[in-house]
Amino acid sequence: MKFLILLSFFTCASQLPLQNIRTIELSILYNARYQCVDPQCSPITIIFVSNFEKCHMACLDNINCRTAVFNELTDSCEIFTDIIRQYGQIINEENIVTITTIDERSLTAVLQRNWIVNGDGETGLCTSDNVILNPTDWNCNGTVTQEYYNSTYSFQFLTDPGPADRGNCHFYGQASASTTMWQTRNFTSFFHPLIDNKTIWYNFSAWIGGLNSQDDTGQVSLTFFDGSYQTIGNSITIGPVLASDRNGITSLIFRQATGLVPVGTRSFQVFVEFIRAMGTSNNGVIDNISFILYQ
Ligand SMILES: *[C@@H]1O[C@H](CO)[C@@H](O)[C@H](O)[C@H]1NC(C)=O
Ligand SMILES: *[C@@H]1O[C@H](CO)[C@@H](O)[C@H](O)[C@H]1NC(C)=O
Ligand SMILES: *[C@@H]1O[C@H](CO)[C@@H](O)[C@H](O)[C@H]1NC(C)=O
Ligand SMILES: *[C@@H]1O[C@H](CO)[C@@H](O)[C@H](O)[C@H]1NC(C)=O
Ligand SMILES: *[C@@H]1O[C@H](CO)[C@@H](O)[C@H](O)[C@H]1NC(C)=O
Ligand SMILES: *[C@@H]1O[C@H](CO)[C@@H](O)[C@H](O)[C@H]1NC(C)=O
Ligand SMILES: [Ca+2]
Ligand SMILES: [Ca+2]
Repeated sequence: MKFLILLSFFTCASQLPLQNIRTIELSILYNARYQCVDPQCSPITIIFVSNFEKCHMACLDNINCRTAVFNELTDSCEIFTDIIRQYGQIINEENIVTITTIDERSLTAVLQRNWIVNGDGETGLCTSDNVILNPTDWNCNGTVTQEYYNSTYSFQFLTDPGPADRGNCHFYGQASASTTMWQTRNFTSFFHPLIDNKTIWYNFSAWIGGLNSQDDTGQVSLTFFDGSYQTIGNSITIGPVLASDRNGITSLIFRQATGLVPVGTRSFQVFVEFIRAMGTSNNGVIDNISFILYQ
């Protein structure tokens, strides 16, 4: 029996050169799920572990593991032989950690997911009432609210000009003269040499708007940090969008900036501010904040 197990191990190992297995490097992607799209693709095994590090170790220990998906709510660790782009894709999902091999083929899929969590205001609850409901997955200061389109408080309707694929909700300033939300994310070590060799570009975009002739608006900034959390390179701000940019029409307008991720970058922060110019409601609105990378 022992002999047979050893034999099958060596048969397997001869198909995958041992040095590849030893040098395998797994990258950790937070709030990201590897999703099979091929019906043939399903986990080779599912185990239950107490944290994602144990799932990471389980993948390193399994000769055939190329991707593992850890669910923080159920503690399940699904082991796959497949890598992204081979049979699946990466989607954003809260409480899910994907641990995966990145190679030439999968890199584009990993880079081009939206690195901002809940940039579209569709995760968690939205309101259509006159209440303060801070957006999910963002640090917030003040009244910033995740509001349904068609609410008679933000006055942004699904029929108003804006993104075609806007979902059901948007970010809304609500009441105070200035209210903010922000999130900071780390790049896993896999990306550090790519960033330092000046091969990673970014595309940072958002839809920013407001109500009729009011100059209430928003703006979105992107800041890069080095390994000591010191700012590095230039911060980029998109917006504000004023009533004159909208021709006085209630709408959301697309704004974007592109550039090179500065050498030495290890994390980034997205900072969003809503600014009231008129009345008691802060009618600045934003949707679809997106930070995509490419080579
Ligand atoms: C929150 O906003 C208030 C008012 O603008 C400001 O005084 C305060 O410093 C802010 N706090 C944080 C943590 O940003
Ligand atoms: C939103 O409002 C528009 C314009 O009044 C209407 O055509 C549309 O059916 C509404 N959609 C929802 C989901 O309420
Ligand atoms: C905008 O948000 C919608 C709704 O969630 C999403 O389907 C779409 O991919 C987003 N588009 C961009 C360009 O981020
Ligand atoms: C980001 O990196 C810093 C420094 O290495 C670390 O202290 C922090 O816990 C990391 N944050 C996350 C969310 O991984
Ligand atoms: C640049 O890329 C090369 C080859 O991919 C790598 O060996 C080197 O460490 C990278 N340089 C930096 C500064 O990260
Ligand atoms: C940046 O991303 C947006 C949204 O995905 C897209 O519409 C636009 O074409 C991109 N711009 C560039 C220069 O890649
Ligand atoms: Ca949305
Ligand atoms: Ca107002």
